[in-house]
Amino acid sequence: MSRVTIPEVEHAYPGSTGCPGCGANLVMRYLLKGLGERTILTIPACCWAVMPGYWPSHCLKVPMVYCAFEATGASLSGIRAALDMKGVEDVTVVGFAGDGGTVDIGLQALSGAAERGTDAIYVMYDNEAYMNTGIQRSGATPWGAWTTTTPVGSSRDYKREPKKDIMSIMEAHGIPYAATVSVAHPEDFVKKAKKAKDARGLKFIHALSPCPPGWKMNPMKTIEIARLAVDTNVFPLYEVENGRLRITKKGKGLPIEDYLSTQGRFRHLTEEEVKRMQESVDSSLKALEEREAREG
Ligand SMILES: Cc1ncc(C[n+]2csc(CCOP(=O)(O)OP(=O)(O)O)c2C)c(N)n1
Ligand code: SF4
Ligand SMILES: [Mg+2]
Repeated sequence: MSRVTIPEVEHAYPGSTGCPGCGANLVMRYLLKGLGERTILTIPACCWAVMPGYWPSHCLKVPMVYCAFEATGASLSGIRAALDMKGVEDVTVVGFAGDGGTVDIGLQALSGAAERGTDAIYVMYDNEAYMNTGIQRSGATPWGAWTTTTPVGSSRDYKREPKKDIMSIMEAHGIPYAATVSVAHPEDFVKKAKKAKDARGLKFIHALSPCPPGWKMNPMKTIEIARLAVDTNVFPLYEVENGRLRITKKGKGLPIEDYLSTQGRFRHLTEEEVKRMQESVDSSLKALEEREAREG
């Protein structure tokens, strides 16, 4: 049996107000294990804005600034500037936002921070919809998924647009480090958090974050489903360091049905539609592998 070697230290107390089986809880835990206690978080409106609970029974051991929904990139820039003015160099500034707050409403502030090269880490925990307000579709919701604003059987029907490719958007800014991480692969996650901490400039981490109510999944299967996302190549684990791409964990090439069938949000899909999703996953993986071979 393999031994997990991530740090034992915890920078969050147990007892967030997240739902049972919330993947975002683990994203925060693993991130802070990698970054350590000299970290300041800025968090916009999202599930994690309420998950810490109320002071003085707040579950985070590191300071947190609560910023406006669209303002994470601006907020992390302000915190960095204030620390720089005070000559504080050993504190890692982190913007920690949901997918809606990142790929949609917060994109301009994030783009500005990336273009300025603000020395901070931006983490997007991706539960693939606006969950805190009731499972509305976001730009990160995958093609084919049910949400409350893409209901099945209505004239609008399930989501018909592909997931926005935020990794490519961030890479196009020429940032020094971008990586995808999974709560099913904590060692890979913590290693990437440390790398992001050590690089200078704006770094981006994309964490897939299973959400039992939003994905209509069993809350006891969070890790299993996160692992299936990697093993079916729906969510490949890779990093782009100074423009060079490397796949950090190979998926097992399992059929996409193995992942889709764990979640009620995909229950309505026909065989033909699943085939179409499989083709899309296969071609995205091929593009990643070809790029890795060119740059490796
Ligand atoms: C300007 C503004 N618009 C809308 C809202 C309402 N709102 C709060 S949280 C949220 C959903 C956030 O979605 P996401 O960023 O994906 O995070 P999640 O809730 O999924 O964790 C919305 C729409 C707000 N707080 N501010
Ligand atoms: S709605 Fe989803 S992301 Fe939000 S706390 Fe619950 S499980 Fe976590
Ligand atoms: Mg979300």
